[in-house]
Amino acid sequence: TSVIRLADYRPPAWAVEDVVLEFDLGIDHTEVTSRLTLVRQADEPIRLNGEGIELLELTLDGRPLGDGEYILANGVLEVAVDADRCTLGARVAVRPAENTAFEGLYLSGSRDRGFLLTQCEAEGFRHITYFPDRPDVLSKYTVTLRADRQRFPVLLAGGNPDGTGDLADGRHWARFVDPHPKPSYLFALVAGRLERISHDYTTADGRAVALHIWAEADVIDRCDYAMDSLIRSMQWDERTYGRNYDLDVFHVVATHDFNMGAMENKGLNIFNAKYLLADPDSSTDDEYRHVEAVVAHEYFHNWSGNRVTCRDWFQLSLKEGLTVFREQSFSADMNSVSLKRIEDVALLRRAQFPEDAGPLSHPVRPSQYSEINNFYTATVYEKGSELVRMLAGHLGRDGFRKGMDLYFDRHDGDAATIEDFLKSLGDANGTDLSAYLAWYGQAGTPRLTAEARYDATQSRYRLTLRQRTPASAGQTVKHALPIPVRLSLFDASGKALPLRLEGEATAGATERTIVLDGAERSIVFEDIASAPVPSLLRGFSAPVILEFDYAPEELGVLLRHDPDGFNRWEAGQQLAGLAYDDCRDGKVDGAAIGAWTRALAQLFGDPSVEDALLAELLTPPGEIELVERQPERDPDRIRASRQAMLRALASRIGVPALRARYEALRAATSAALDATSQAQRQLKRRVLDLLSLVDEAHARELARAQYDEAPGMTDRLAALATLATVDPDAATPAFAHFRHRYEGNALALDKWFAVQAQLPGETALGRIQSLERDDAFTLKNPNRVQSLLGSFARANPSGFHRADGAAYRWLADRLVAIDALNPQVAARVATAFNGWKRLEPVRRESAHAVVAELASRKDLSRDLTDILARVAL
Ligand code: DPP
Ligand code: ZN
Repeated sequence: TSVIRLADYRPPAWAVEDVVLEFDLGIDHTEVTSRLTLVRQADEPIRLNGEGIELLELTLDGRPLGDGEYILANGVLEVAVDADRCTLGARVAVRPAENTAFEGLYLSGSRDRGFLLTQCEAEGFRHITYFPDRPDVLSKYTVTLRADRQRFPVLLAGGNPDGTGDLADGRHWARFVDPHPKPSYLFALVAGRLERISHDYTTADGRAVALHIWAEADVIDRCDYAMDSLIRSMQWDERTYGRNYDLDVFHVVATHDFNMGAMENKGLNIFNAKYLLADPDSSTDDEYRHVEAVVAHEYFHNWSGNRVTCRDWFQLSLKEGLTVFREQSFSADMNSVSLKRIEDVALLRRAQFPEDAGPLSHPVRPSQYSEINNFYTATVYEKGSELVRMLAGHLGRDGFRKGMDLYFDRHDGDAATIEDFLKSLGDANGTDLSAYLAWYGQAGTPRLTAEARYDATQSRYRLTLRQRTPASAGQTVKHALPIPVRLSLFDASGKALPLRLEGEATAGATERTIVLDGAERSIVFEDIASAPVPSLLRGFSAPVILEFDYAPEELGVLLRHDPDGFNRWEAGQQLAGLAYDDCRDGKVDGAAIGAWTRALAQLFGDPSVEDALLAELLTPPGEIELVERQPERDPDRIRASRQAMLRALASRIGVPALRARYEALRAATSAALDATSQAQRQLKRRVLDLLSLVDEAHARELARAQYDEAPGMTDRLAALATLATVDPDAATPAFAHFRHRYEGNALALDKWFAVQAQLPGETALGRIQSLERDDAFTLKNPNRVQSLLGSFARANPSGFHRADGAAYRWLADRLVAIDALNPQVAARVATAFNGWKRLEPVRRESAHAVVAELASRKDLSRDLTDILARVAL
């Protein structure tokens, strides 16, 4: 497979000024007529991409071209032209119903009831027609759709509506004009039987916009929360960034058949139903938050991604990291700043840190790829957002806003680069941010070590910060990065100390940000009366792994007193990590497990601790994060140690206190969606889980009752999971009931599959194999594959990493089958093999055999081959 390199970038040889597209839509056969106005930029032939499409006719300035007048090879159509400007016309045929890869134009749902839609990012447009399918070719689009009126009553494309009408034979047409030049990956159309909900919105700058959310009839009543979220997002972007929407209509469409979460096509966002539909009976609280966040994310792309797009796909994080950052800030404003930060950092640690520590590690801006679809990763998205957060922190709120204004202003209508972004932010603030560019090019998670020395005679406290980034896949030489370290010092009673650095005249604030921009830096604090407890990297001010040799009591001080909600939680996580070390290999013994359980038991009884924070504090790092603490990984032992530590916590809190808390929360049960009710549900779940470790029989009864009484999905699903963990047999009737109750509700059934896929232990594989035989299971639907195979392989370490390797062999088999249908989905599931090298020897051996065998096959897609080749190395 060929490798594409950032260093080889060259601007397009031909610009496409405008594009006129006409579609004669049909499920089996769709004809696409295109007319491109091309303008020469360099002395080269016209080269257009096209894959899996049948060329019926090609014209140059209206004249049909014969066979000898163009070259069509390896997905590229080449036409040599003398003029500097020309019109190239093409007529092609595509086959939507046969498109199981869901890239380009495809059918969602069944032949008789489903609808047609497109997905073009990153390189799907070339499956629709011949085009220079790269993000730096921006054009004005005029799109006409024609189809049978009965079968396709709704016809949508991006841009403003520009007329509709009837045709002969029961057909009709609709035209759309998009005045904003856009790259081909933002093109979209939808055609079929869809219902809608609508809202009339007026932007801050006075534009009337019709908002429409479209879905199939059976789910249209689950779109209201998405509409509310959309309105809140639009208002927030006006308020926070001064960004207004720029077309007369904004469409959002839900589909059950989608490879990604959602897609920001200009004026016509398309969503995986999972991130658009929400109702209390079938959605959990987490899912409500995801809907709000993803609706916001796609909407925010209208500026960060669409109005200013990416020059090439290496710059993907320019739009994704930035938009994740915007989305996270929005969610924090809508909900809770510290809880949002906890959620985001936990995700970074669970998804991005392992990625960055394994063979798939890559910089936020990769320097090469062979399949761009495999770079829609936690690194590009989540780490990318952390980089923007550091820049925003560096500039401060107003400075960052000024920088963003300049960026949007300078690059509106452009395909930009990361350098452009840093330059705009810097120029607007009279500063140079180019040192941060190194973060974009260097893979791996930096280790930040801090060392403290307290000098009682001089009342001085010296803190030495050092950084080191371990070698990562294909990148052995590492440089020092600018690492902003926000910090405070506390005395033993938990009071924050005013900070005066050596050489300063007076003490200032109790919080400072120190930037470590070389390998090492020491700072000295004066007038420190007794050895302080440092609160470092507050708010997680840089995406690094902090190593500081805290004594358990010191973490206890932070856990009780740190006013930074994030660092308070973080102290608990650090302490939990030490407590975990005390619980390894079957013993439960040590200062840390004592300190951790004591501190949490105290917080448990403290009415001033809010339910939501308490629920977070009662959740130690998960099995996947704890792997980082072991040199060699044995998932069964990791799980056993973690369970032992939770059992110690539960006994410390005590059965009476757990029961009493559960009953109080149970009495408050409702389906309400306000933050207080959500926090109560979350805490109730934690309490029940803890209770199940020390009072199994009673917990089983409570879980059964909770399942029966649950007013909504959050309580129902939590009860099911607890019941199944405590007593799988007792859970069987409840699973059967759930299965029957939600027959036909795809998103609820996904959760039914996912909960069972995550039940730990040796019996997991057998369970998965019988679930595969359920009528509702299919390899053709990406959500279903993720809910069963993805949940098992990625979120069930003890089940997937069986010592006998049976689950590896089973997954390899399925990957081949999925790959034949949908390469993107196969590649994503295959990333579950990412950590095989760090397994203990027996498991490592069997994983290696499976990965090597798969990687040697020649009949797999480029997507899957690329992942396997890198994982196998
Ligand atoms: N649809 C994906 C996202 O919004 C890719 N652009 O992140
Ligand atoms: Zn995005």
